[in-house]
Amino acid sequence: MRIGITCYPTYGGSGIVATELGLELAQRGHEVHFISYANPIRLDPDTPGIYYHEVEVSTYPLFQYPPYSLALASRMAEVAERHNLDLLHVHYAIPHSISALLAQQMITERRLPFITTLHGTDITLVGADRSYFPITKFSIERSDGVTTISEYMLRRTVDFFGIRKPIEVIHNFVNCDLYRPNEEARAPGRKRILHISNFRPVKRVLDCVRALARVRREVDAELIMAGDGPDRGSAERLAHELGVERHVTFLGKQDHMHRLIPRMHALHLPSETEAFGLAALEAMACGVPPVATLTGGLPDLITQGVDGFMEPVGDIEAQGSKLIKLLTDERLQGRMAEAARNTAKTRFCTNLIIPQYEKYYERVCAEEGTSASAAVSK
Ligand code: GMT
Repeated sequence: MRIGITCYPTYGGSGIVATELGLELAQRGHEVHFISYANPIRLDPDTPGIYYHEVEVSTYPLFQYPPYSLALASRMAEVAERHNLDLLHVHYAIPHSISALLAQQMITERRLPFITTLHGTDITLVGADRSYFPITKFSIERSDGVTTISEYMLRRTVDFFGIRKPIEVIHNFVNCDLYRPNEEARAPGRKRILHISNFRPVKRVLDCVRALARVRREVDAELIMAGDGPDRGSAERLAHELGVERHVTFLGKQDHMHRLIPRMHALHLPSETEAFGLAALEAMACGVPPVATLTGGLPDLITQGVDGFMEPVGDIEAQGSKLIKLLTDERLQGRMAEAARNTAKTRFCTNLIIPQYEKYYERVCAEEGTSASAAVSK
């Protein structure tokens, strides 16, 4: 098939999922066209079967806010026509889904279906905002196909928006050959806790620093913070205030997480909410058990006490004590590491999930759907 993929090309989880999906599809012989304002971070555009089309947004003195959604729609329609795309697959509802709807209407000769994948904050935060609620609902209703990444997200979308159309749950996935344990990489010595995120308030990165201070009362541990974003400065300040700054390393944005993760003993993911928790899955595939919060879609992924822990949001004492357990009880750590790897391999590996997307694409393309051509011919 010839597929157009649009996502946020930065460090968010939805962009990572979209990129990995495109790369896997290309490996399986599909032609994949990324349409976005920048090259997605994990995408090498030299990969066979992968094409990248930049969206240029011109400014004009009248535009206080340059209309990216319109430039994107024009580019989608142009790429779809020139490369004869079979469908568009957009990740994160706003504004990508609306741009795809416009592109679909611009193609008058034939049907160009589009699929929207809902990732999390597009529903829980952006979609919940009064100014975006109606357009988010509309974009879901007008998509030819809608998928989401966890049972929790399905319930949340249906309940919150009162959506009646079917939404397919296709879980996030991980490449288990790339993300795998590496005992040699884990040098003896201090215990290491890893946090990965884009440091937005929803990630509660300050809780990582607080939990480290708690853990250090009992274990000589260090905290590795991978990623960057608005709360990094506050986290650095808090580390100073709590006197743990020498034990916290801020790495900034990282491109090779599969090399970093296996060196760690535990992942700390104290999020306010998490639609799925891709970082937890990547850690589990590397045999690094997560200590996460009991929220959102994390129970879709983690089995409490078996392959990770989930504790209440903001409960530093509970999260800290689970981290201490993992860092001090080697047998428990080993058992959970093995179980975590097993969960990733048996439920969320690329070879299990990508075929679900392929089948879904075929189904949506085969359906008689609305399109400009259908509308025009009526
Ligand atoms: O919030 C983020 O970390 C970024 C966000 C995104 O859409 O880019 O991530 C969401 O999508 C990821 C990939 O599907 C999920 O694994 C994350 O759980 C989800 N984040 C939240 O719901 C907060």
